[in-house]
Amino acid sequence: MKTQVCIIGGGPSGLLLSQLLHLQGIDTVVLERQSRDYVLGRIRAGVLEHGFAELMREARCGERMDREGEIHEGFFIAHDGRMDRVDLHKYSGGSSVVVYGQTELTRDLYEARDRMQGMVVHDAQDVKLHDIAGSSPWVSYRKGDELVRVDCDFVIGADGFHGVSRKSIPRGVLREYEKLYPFGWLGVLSRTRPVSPELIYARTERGFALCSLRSQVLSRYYIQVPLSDKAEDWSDEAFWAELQRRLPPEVAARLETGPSIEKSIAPLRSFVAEPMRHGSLFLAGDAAHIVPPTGARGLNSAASDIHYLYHAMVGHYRDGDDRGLEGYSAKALARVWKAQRFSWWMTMMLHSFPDSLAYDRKLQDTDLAYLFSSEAAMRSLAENYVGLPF
Ligand code: FAS
Ligand code: PHB
Repeated sequence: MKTQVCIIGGGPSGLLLSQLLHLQGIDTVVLERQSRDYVLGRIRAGVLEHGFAELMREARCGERMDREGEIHEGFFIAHDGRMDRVDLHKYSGGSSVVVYGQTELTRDLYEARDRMQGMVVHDAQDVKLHDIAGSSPWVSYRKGDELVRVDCDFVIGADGFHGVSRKSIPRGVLREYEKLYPFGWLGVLSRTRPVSPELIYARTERGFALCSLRSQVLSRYYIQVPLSDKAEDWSDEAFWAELQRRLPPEVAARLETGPSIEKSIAPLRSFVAEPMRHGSLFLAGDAAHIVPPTGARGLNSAASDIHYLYHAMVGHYRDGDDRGLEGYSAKALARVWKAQRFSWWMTMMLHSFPDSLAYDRKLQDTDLAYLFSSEAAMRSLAENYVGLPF
Protein backbone atom coordinates (compact mmCIF):
# COMPACT_ATOMS: atom_id res chain seq x y z
CA MET A 1 0.00 0.00 0.00
CA LYS A 2 1.31 3.55 -0.68
CA THR A 3 0.09 6.81 0.80
CA GLN A 4 1.41 10.28 1.54
CA VAL A 5 0.66 10.37 5.29
CA CYS A 6 0.24 7.18 7.36
CA ILE A 7 -1.63 7.93 10.60
CA ILE A 8 -1.36 5.48 13.50
CA GLY A 9 -4.46 5.69 15.69
CA GLY A 10 -8.16 6.14 14.87
CA GLY A 11 -9.04 8.33 17.86
CA PRO A 12 -10.03 11.99 17.54
CA SER A 13 -6.49 13.20 16.78
CA GLY A 14 -5.84 10.79 13.93
CA LEU A 15 -9.30 11.04 12.40
CA LEU A 16 -9.45 14.84 12.51
CA LEU A 17 -6.05 15.18 10.83
CA SER A 18 -7.00 12.59 8.21
CA GLN A 19 -10.21 14.47 7.42
CA LEU A 20 -8.51 17.89 7.21
CA LEU A 21 -5.72 16.60 4.94
CA HIS A 22 -8.19 14.78 2.70
CA LEU A 23 -10.03 18.06 2.07
CA GLN A 24 -6.71 19.47 0.80
CA GLY A 25 -6.17 16.51 -1.52
CA ILE A 26 -3.51 14.93 0.68
CA ASP A 27 -3.81 11.14 0.82
CA THR A 28 -3.83 9.41 4.21
CA VAL A 29 -4.31 5.93 5.68
CA VAL A 30 -5.45 5.53 9.31
CA LEU A 31 -4.40 2.34 11.13
CA GLU A 32 -6.49 1.60 14.25
CA ARG A 33 -5.76 -1.34 16.55
CA GLN A 34 -9.30 -1.70 17.85
CA SER A 35 -12.70 -2.18 16.23
CA ARG A 36 -14.83 0.89 15.58
CA ASP A 37 -17.35 -0.17 18.23
CA TYR A 38 -14.56 -0.48 20.79
CA VAL A 39 -13.26 3.02 20.04
CA LEU A 40 -16.79 4.45 20.19
CA GLY A 41 -17.45 2.61 23.46
CA ARG A 42 -14.89 4.67 25.36
CA ILE A 43 -16.34 7.54 27.44
CA ARG A 44 -13.84 10.38 27.64
CA ALA A 45 -13.83 14.15 27.18
CA GLY A 46 -16.90 16.33 27.29
CA VAL A 47 -15.75 19.94 26.87
CA LEU A 48 -14.43 21.32 23.59
CA GLU A 49 -12.37 24.49 23.40
CA HIS A 50 -13.42 27.12 20.91
CA GLY A 51 -10.42 26.16 18.73
CA PHE A 52 -11.33 22.47 18.64
CA ALA A 53 -14.90 23.31 17.62
CA GLU A 54 -13.55 25.53 14.82
CA LEU A 55 -11.33 22.71 13.56
CA MET A 56 -14.33 20.35 13.46
CA ARG A 57 -16.23 22.91 11.36
CA GLU A 58 -13.19 23.37 9.08
CA ALA A 59 -13.14 19.59 8.67
CA ARG A 60 -16.84 19.72 7.67
CA CYS A 61 -17.67 17.58 10.72
CA GLY A 62 -19.25 20.24 12.91
CA GLU A 63 -22.93 20.09 11.91
CA ARG A 64 -24.17 17.69 14.65
CA MET A 65 -21.86 19.32 17.20
CA ASP A 66 -23.44 22.71 16.41
CA ARG A 67 -26.93 21.19 16.47
CA GLU A 68 -26.67 18.98 19.57
CA GLY A 69 -23.72 20.45 21.48
CA GLU A 70 -24.31 23.10 24.13
CA ILE A 71 -22.52 26.44 24.23
CA HIS A 72 -21.38 27.08 27.81
CA GLU A 73 -20.36 30.58 28.85
CA GLY A 74 -19.39 29.77 32.42
CA PHE A 75 -19.11 27.17 35.13
CA PHE A 76 -19.28 27.01 38.94
CA ILE A 77 -16.70 26.27 41.60
CA ALA A 78 -18.31 25.03 44.83
CA HIS A 79 -16.09 25.54 47.86
CA ASP A 80 -16.44 26.36 51.56
CA GLY A 81 -20.22 25.97 51.36
CA ARG A 82 -20.63 28.48 48.53
CA MET A 83 -21.00 28.38 44.74
CA ASP A 84 -19.00 30.94 42.78
CA ARG A 85 -19.47 31.30 39.04
CA VAL A 86 -16.60 31.66 36.59
CA ASP A 87 -17.95 33.93 33.84
CA LEU A 88 -15.97 32.62 30.86
CA HIS A 89 -17.75 34.89 28.39
CA LYS A 90 -17.01 38.06 30.33
CA TYR A 91 -13.40 37.28 31.25
CA SER A 92 -12.29 35.64 27.99
CA GLY A 93 -13.41 38.56 25.86
CA GLY A 94 -16.59 36.87 24.62
CA SER A 95 -15.47 33.27 24.08
CA SER A 96 -17.06 30.06 25.34
CA VAL A 97 -16.75 26.26 25.20
CA VAL A 98 -18.92 23.60 23.57
CA VAL A 99 -20.16 20.71 25.71
CA TYR A 100 -20.25 17.75 23.31
CA GLY A 101 -18.98 14.27 24.13
CA GLN A 102 -15.78 12.90 22.60
CA THR A 103 -17.71 9.74 21.72
CA GLU A 104 -20.10 11.71 19.50
CA LEU A 105 -17.28 13.78 18.03
CA THR A 106 -15.37 10.61 17.14
CA ARG A 107 -18.53 9.15 15.60
CA ASP A 108 -18.93 12.28 13.45
CA LEU A 109 -15.31 11.99 12.31
CA TYR A 110 -15.70 8.31 11.40
CA GLU A 111 -18.86 9.07 9.43
CA ALA A 112 -17.10 11.85 7.53
CA ARG A 113 -14.20 9.52 6.71
CA ASP A 114 -16.71 6.95 5.42
CA ARG A 115 -18.56 9.60 3.36
CA MET A 116 -15.32 10.54 1.64
CA GLN A 117 -14.15 6.95 1.23
CA GLY A 118 -11.32 7.64 3.67
CA MET A 119 -9.01 4.66 4.29
CA VAL A 120 -9.41 3.62 7.95
CA VAL A 121 -8.13 0.12 8.78
CA HIS A 122 -9.60 -1.35 11.98
CA ASP A 123 -8.16 -4.31 13.90
CA ALA A 124 -4.69 -3.42 12.56
CA GLN A 125 -2.46 -5.54 14.77
CA ASP A 126 1.29 -5.40 15.46
CA VAL A 127 1.75 -1.99 13.86
CA LYS A 128 5.48 -1.33 13.46
CA LEU A 129 7.27 1.78 12.25
CA HIS A 130 10.32 1.38 9.99
CA ASP A 131 13.07 3.76 8.76
CA ILE A 132 11.44 6.75 10.45
CA ALA A 133 14.83 8.41 10.88
CA GLY A 134 15.16 8.61 7.09
CA SER A 135 13.02 10.09 4.32
CA SER A 136 11.47 6.78 3.16
CA PRO A 137 9.57 5.53 6.19
CA TRP A 138 7.21 2.62 6.03
CA VAL A 139 4.74 1.01 8.40
CA SER A 140 3.77 -2.66 8.68
CA TYR A 141 0.73 -4.19 10.31
CA ARG A 142 -1.06 -7.51 10.46
CA LYS A 143 -4.74 -7.89 9.56
CA GLY A 144 -5.86 -11.45 10.16
CA ASP A 145 -3.20 -13.62 8.47
CA GLU A 146 -2.16 -10.87 6.09
CA LEU A 147 0.99 -8.83 6.70
CA VAL A 148 0.69 -5.42 5.04
CA ARG A 149 3.36 -2.81 4.22
CA VAL A 150 2.44 0.88 3.90
CA ASP A 151 5.03 3.06 2.15
CA CYS A 152 4.57 6.76 2.95
CA ASP A 153 6.24 10.16 3.15
CA PHE A 154 5.33 10.81 6.79
CA VAL A 155 4.08 8.85 9.82
CA ILE A 156 1.77 10.53 12.37
CA GLY A 157 1.80 8.95 15.83
CA ALA A 158 -1.77 9.62 17.03
CA ASP A 159 -1.99 6.32 18.90
CA GLY A 160 -2.48 7.61 22.42
CA PHE A 161 -0.48 7.12 25.60
CA HIS A 162 -0.12 3.37 25.21
CA GLY A 163 0.62 3.47 21.49
CA VAL A 164 3.64 2.21 19.57
CA SER A 165 4.76 5.51 18.00
CA ARG A 166 6.39 7.29 20.94
CA LYS A 167 8.13 4.04 21.84
CA SER A 168 9.61 3.96 18.32
CA ILE A 169 11.72 7.04 19.07
CA PRO A 170 15.18 5.96 20.29
CA ARG A 171 15.54 6.19 24.07
CA GLY A 172 18.54 8.49 23.77
CA VAL A 173 16.48 10.98 21.76
CA LEU A 174 13.27 11.02 23.78
CA ARG A 175 12.91 13.11 26.97
CA GLU A 176 9.89 12.29 29.16
CA TYR A 177 8.43 14.42 31.96
CA GLU A 178 5.84 12.86 34.27
CA LYS A 179 3.94 13.67 37.46
CA LEU A 180 1.54 11.12 39.00
CA TYR A 181 -1.21 12.25 41.38
CA PRO A 182 -2.09 10.16 44.48
CA PHE A 183 -5.73 9.68 43.48
CA GLY A 184 -8.02 8.93 40.52
CA TRP A 185 -11.44 10.02 39.25
CA LEU A 186 -14.36 7.61 39.49
CA GLY A 187 -16.66 8.61 36.63
CA VAL A 188 -20.32 7.68 36.12
CA LEU A 189 -22.51 8.24 33.06
CA SER A 190 -26.27 8.14 33.74
CA ARG A 191 -29.45 8.80 31.74
CA THR A 192 -30.58 11.45 34.22
CA ARG A 193 -31.31 15.16 33.98
CA PRO A 194 -28.11 17.09 34.77
CA VAL A 195 -28.12 18.60 38.25
CA SER A 196 -26.95 21.96 36.89
CA PRO A 197 -27.15 23.75 33.52
CA GLU A 198 -23.42 24.53 33.85
CA LEU A 199 -20.55 22.41 35.15
CA ILE A 200 -19.83 22.39 38.89
CA TYR A 201 -16.27 21.75 40.10
CA ALA A 202 -16.47 21.04 43.86
CA ARG A 203 -13.61 21.24 46.37
CA THR A 204 -14.46 19.60 49.73
CA GLU A 205 -12.68 18.07 52.72
CA ARG A 206 -13.91 14.70 51.45
CA GLY A 207 -12.32 15.27 48.06
CA PHE A 208 -13.06 16.68 44.63
CA ALA A 209 -16.30 16.18 42.67
CA LEU A 210 -17.42 17.32 39.21
CA CYS A 211 -20.94 17.59 37.80
CA SER A 212 -20.92 17.61 34.00
CA LEU A 213 -23.24 16.50 31.20
CA ARG A 214 -23.47 15.20 27.65
CA SER A 215 -27.03 16.44 26.95
CA GLN A 216 -30.16 17.40 28.88
CA VAL A 217 -30.88 13.68 29.39
CA LEU A 218 -27.34 12.35 29.88
CA SER A 219 -25.26 13.34 32.90
CA ARG A 220 -21.57 12.78 33.65
CA TYR A 221 -20.33 12.87 37.26
CA TYR A 222 -16.92 12.28 38.87
CA ILE A 223 -15.60 11.96 42.41
CA GLN A 224 -11.96 11.82 43.51
CA VAL A 225 -11.11 8.37 44.91
CA PRO A 226 -7.93 6.75 46.30
CA LEU A 227 -5.75 5.00 43.72
CA SER A 228 -6.43 1.71 45.52
CA ASP A 229 -10.17 1.85 44.68
CA LYS A 230 -11.66 -0.26 41.90
CA ALA A 231 -14.80 0.77 39.98
CA GLU A 232 -16.47 -2.49 41.02
CA ASP A 233 -15.94 -1.49 44.68
CA TRP A 234 -18.51 1.27 44.18
CA SER A 235 -22.21 0.46 43.97
CA ASP A 236 -24.36 3.09 42.26
CA GLU A 237 -25.96 3.87 45.63
CA ALA A 238 -22.57 4.40 47.28
CA PHE A 239 -21.49 6.65 44.41
CA TRP A 240 -24.61 8.85 44.53
CA ALA A 241 -24.44 9.13 48.33
CA GLU A 242 -20.77 10.22 48.22
CA LEU A 243 -21.40 12.67 45.37
CA GLN A 244 -24.23 14.26 47.36
CA ARG A 245 -21.95 14.62 50.39
CA ARG A 246 -19.57 16.62 48.22
CA LEU A 247 -22.15 19.00 46.75
CA PRO A 248 -23.73 22.11 48.31
CA PRO A 249 -26.94 21.04 50.09
CA GLU A 250 -29.28 22.84 47.65
CA VAL A 251 -27.58 21.10 44.73
CA ALA A 252 -27.46 17.68 46.43
CA ALA A 253 -31.18 17.98 47.18
CA ARG A 254 -32.08 18.25 43.49
CA LEU A 255 -29.65 15.58 42.22
CA GLU A 256 -31.49 13.07 40.06
CA THR A 257 -29.91 9.64 40.48
CA GLY A 258 -30.30 6.56 38.33
CA PRO A 259 -28.48 3.45 37.10
CA SER A 260 -24.92 4.00 35.86
CA ILE A 261 -24.54 3.11 32.18
CA GLU A 262 -20.77 3.50 32.45
CA LYS A 263 -18.56 3.48 35.53
CA SER A 264 -14.76 3.65 35.47
CA ILE A 265 -11.75 5.01 37.34
CA ALA A 266 -9.12 7.04 35.49
CA PRO A 267 -5.76 7.69 37.20
CA LEU A 268 -4.54 11.29 37.05
CA ARG A 269 -1.22 11.92 35.38
CA SER A 270 0.71 14.80 33.83
CA PHE A 271 3.03 13.68 31.05
CA VAL A 272 4.97 15.26 28.18
CA ALA A 273 7.35 13.58 25.71
CA GLU A 274 9.87 15.71 23.84
CA PRO A 275 10.59 16.14 20.97
CA MET A 276 7.27 15.58 19.18
CA ARG A 277 9.11 14.85 15.95
CA HIS A 278 11.79 12.33 15.04
CA GLY A 279 12.75 12.20 11.36
CA SER A 280 9.57 11.41 9.41
CA LEU A 281 7.54 10.64 12.58
CA PHE A 282 5.35 13.34 14.15
CA LEU A 283 3.57 12.72 17.48
CA ALA A 284 0.13 14.26 18.17
CA GLY A 285 -2.38 14.16 21.03
CA ASP A 286 -2.14 11.68 23.88
CA ALA A 287 0.79 9.93 22.16
CA ALA A 288 2.88 12.91 23.26
CA HIS A 289 1.11 14.40 26.28
CA ILE A 290 -1.40 13.65 29.02
CA VAL A 291 -3.03 15.99 31.53
CA PRO A 292 -5.27 15.37 34.57
CA PRO A 293 -8.85 16.08 33.34
CA THR A 294 -9.43 18.84 35.94
CA GLY A 295 -8.91 21.59 33.40
CA ALA A 296 -10.72 19.84 30.50
CA ARG A 297 -7.47 20.16 28.49
CA GLY A 298 -6.98 16.51 27.49
CA LEU A 299 -8.63 16.26 24.12
CA ASN A 300 -8.20 20.00 23.61
CA SER A 301 -4.41 19.76 23.82
CA ALA A 302 -4.58 17.58 20.71
CA ALA A 303 -6.37 20.36 18.82
CA SER A 304 -3.34 22.59 18.39
CA ASP A 305 -1.10 19.64 17.46
CA ILE A 306 -3.54 18.80 14.67
CA HIS A 307 -3.85 22.45 13.59
CA TYR A 308 -0.07 22.83 13.31
CA LEU A 309 0.42 19.48 11.54
CA TYR A 310 -2.42 20.20 9.11
CA HIS A 311 -0.92 23.52 8.03
CA ALA A 312 2.61 22.09 7.98
CA MET A 313 1.58 19.25 5.64
CA VAL A 314 -0.31 21.64 3.35
CA GLY A 315 2.77 23.87 3.28
CA HIS A 316 4.95 20.91 2.32
CA TYR A 317 2.74 19.39 -0.36
CA ARG A 318 1.23 22.55 -1.85
CA ASP A 319 4.05 25.08 -1.51
CA GLY A 320 7.18 22.97 -1.00
CA ASP A 321 7.58 24.92 2.23
CA ASP A 322 8.88 22.81 5.13
CA ARG A 323 9.05 25.52 7.79
CA GLY A 324 5.87 24.19 9.43
CA LEU A 325 7.31 20.68 9.66
CA GLU A 326 10.68 21.94 10.92
CA GLY A 327 9.04 24.13 13.56
CA TYR A 328 6.26 21.71 14.58
CA SER A 329 7.74 20.19 17.74
CA ALA A 330 8.81 23.48 19.32
CA LYS A 331 5.55 25.21 18.43
CA ALA A 332 3.32 22.35 19.60
CA LEU A 333 5.25 21.92 22.86
CA ALA A 334 5.01 25.63 23.70
CA ARG A 335 1.20 25.35 23.83
CA VAL A 336 1.22 21.83 25.31
CA TRP A 337 3.21 23.03 28.34
CA LYS A 338 0.78 25.90 28.91
CA ALA A 339 -2.08 23.37 29.00
CA GLN A 340 0.03 21.25 31.37
CA ARG A 341 0.47 24.20 33.70
CA PHE A 342 -3.22 25.06 33.73
CA SER A 343 -4.29 21.45 34.32
CA TRP A 344 -1.75 21.09 37.13
CA TRP A 345 -2.91 24.35 38.75
CA MET A 346 -6.63 23.39 38.65
CA THR A 347 -5.78 19.92 40.03
CA MET A 348 -3.62 21.28 42.88
CA MET A 349 -6.27 23.86 43.81
CA LEU A 350 -9.33 21.60 43.88
CA HIS A 351 -8.27 18.17 45.18
CA SER A 352 -7.54 16.99 48.71
CA PHE A 353 -4.06 15.49 48.94
CA PRO A 354 -3.55 12.67 51.46
CA ASP A 355 -0.16 13.99 52.63
CA SER A 356 -0.89 17.70 52.44
CA LEU A 357 0.27 20.10 55.15
CA ALA A 358 -2.10 22.55 56.81
CA TYR A 359 -0.04 25.18 55.00
CA ASP A 360 -0.84 23.56 51.62
CA ARG A 361 -4.54 23.65 52.40
CA LYS A 362 -4.31 27.35 53.31
CA LEU A 363 -2.68 27.97 49.94
CA GLN A 364 -5.61 26.21 48.24
CA ASP A 365 -8.02 28.46 50.19
CA THR A 366 -5.98 31.47 49.14
CA ASP A 367 -5.88 30.42 45.47
CA LEU A 368 -9.68 30.38 45.48
CA ALA A 369 -9.96 33.62 47.45
CA TYR A 370 -7.58 35.35 45.03
CA LEU A 371 -9.43 33.93 42.01
CA PHE A 372 -12.78 35.32 43.10
CA SER A 373 -11.39 38.68 44.20
CA SER A 374 -9.21 39.52 41.18
CA GLU A 375 -10.29 40.25 37.63
CA ALA A 376 -6.75 39.48 36.47
CA ALA A 377 -6.88 36.04 38.08
CA MET A 378 -10.31 35.38 36.55
CA ARG A 379 -9.13 36.47 33.09
CA SER A 380 -6.19 34.11 33.39
CA LEU A 381 -8.42 31.14 34.26
CA ALA A 382 -10.95 32.04 31.55
CA GLU A 383 -8.44 32.42 28.71
CA ASN A 384 -6.92 29.04 29.56
CA TYR A 385 -10.25 27.26 29.92
CA VAL A 386 -11.71 28.48 26.59
CA GLY A 387 -8.36 27.67 24.99
CA LEU A 388 -5.22 29.73 24.41
CA PRO A 389 -4.75 30.85 20.81
CA PHE A 390 -3.09 28.34 18.41
P1 FAS B 1 -6.72 8.33 21.88
O1 FAS B 1 -6.09 7.52 22.97
O2 FAS B 1 -8.13 8.80 22.04
O3 FAS B 1 -6.69 7.52 20.50
C1 FAS B 1 -5.56 6.75 20.17
C2 FAS B 1 -6.05 5.60 19.29
O4 FAS B 1 -4.91 4.85 18.88
C3 FAS B 1 -6.94 4.65 20.07
O5 FAS B 1 -8.16 4.46 19.37
C4 FAS B 1 -6.13 3.36 20.17
O6 FAS B 1 -6.96 2.20 20.09
C5 FAS B 1 -5.21 3.46 18.98
N1 FAS B 1 -3.95 2.74 19.17
C6 FAS B 1 -3.21 2.62 20.30
N2 FAS B 1 -2.11 1.88 20.06
C7 FAS B 1 -2.16 1.52 18.75
C8 FAS B 1 -1.31 0.76 17.90
N3 FAS B 1 -0.19 0.21 18.38
N4 FAS B 1 -1.67 0.61 16.61
C9 FAS B 1 -2.81 1.18 16.12
N5 FAS B 1 -3.66 1.93 16.86
C10 FAS B 1 -3.32 2.08 18.17
N6 FAS B 1 -9.94 14.53 28.32
C11 FAS B 1 -10.73 15.56 28.68
O7 FAS B 1 -10.55 16.67 28.16
N7 FAS B 1 -11.75 15.37 29.59
C12 FAS B 1 -12.00 14.15 30.15
O8 FAS B 1 -12.90 13.99 30.97
C13 FAS B 1 -11.19 13.05 29.80
N8 FAS B 1 -11.41 11.82 30.35
C14 FAS B 1 -10.59 10.78 30.00
C15 FAS B 1 -10.77 9.49 30.55
C16 FAS B 1 -9.91 8.43 30.21
C17 FAS B 1 -10.10 7.07 30.83
C18 FAS B 1 -8.85 8.65 29.30
C19 FAS B 1 -7.89 7.54 28.93
C20 FAS B 1 -8.67 9.92 28.74
C21 FAS B 1 -9.53 10.99 29.08
N9 FAS B 1 -9.37 12.26 28.53
C22 FAS B 1 -10.16 13.30 28.87
C23 FAS B 1 -8.34 12.52 27.57
C24 FAS B 1 -8.82 12.06 26.23
O9 FAS B 1 -9.96 12.78 25.83
C25 FAS B 1 -7.69 12.22 25.25
O10 FAS B 1 -7.13 13.52 25.36
C26 FAS B 1 -8.10 11.95 23.84
O11 FAS B 1 -8.64 10.67 23.78
C27 FAS B 1 -6.87 12.11 22.96
O12 FAS B 1 -7.19 11.67 21.69
P2 FAS B 1 -6.07 10.92 20.80
O13 FAS B 1 -4.81 11.72 20.84
O14 FAS B 1 -6.72 10.63 19.50
O15 FAS B 1 -5.75 9.57 21.61
C1 PHB C 1 -16.56 15.67 31.24
O1 PHB C 1 -17.69 16.12 30.97
O2 PHB C 1 -16.23 14.47 31.05
C2 PHB C 1 -15.52 16.61 31.82
C3 PHB C 1 -15.78 17.98 31.81
C4 PHB C 1 -14.82 18.85 32.33
C5 PHB C 1 -13.65 18.34 32.85
C6 PHB C 1 -13.39 16.96 32.86
C7 PHB C 1 -14.34 16.10 32.34
O3 PHB C 1 -12.72 19.20 33.38
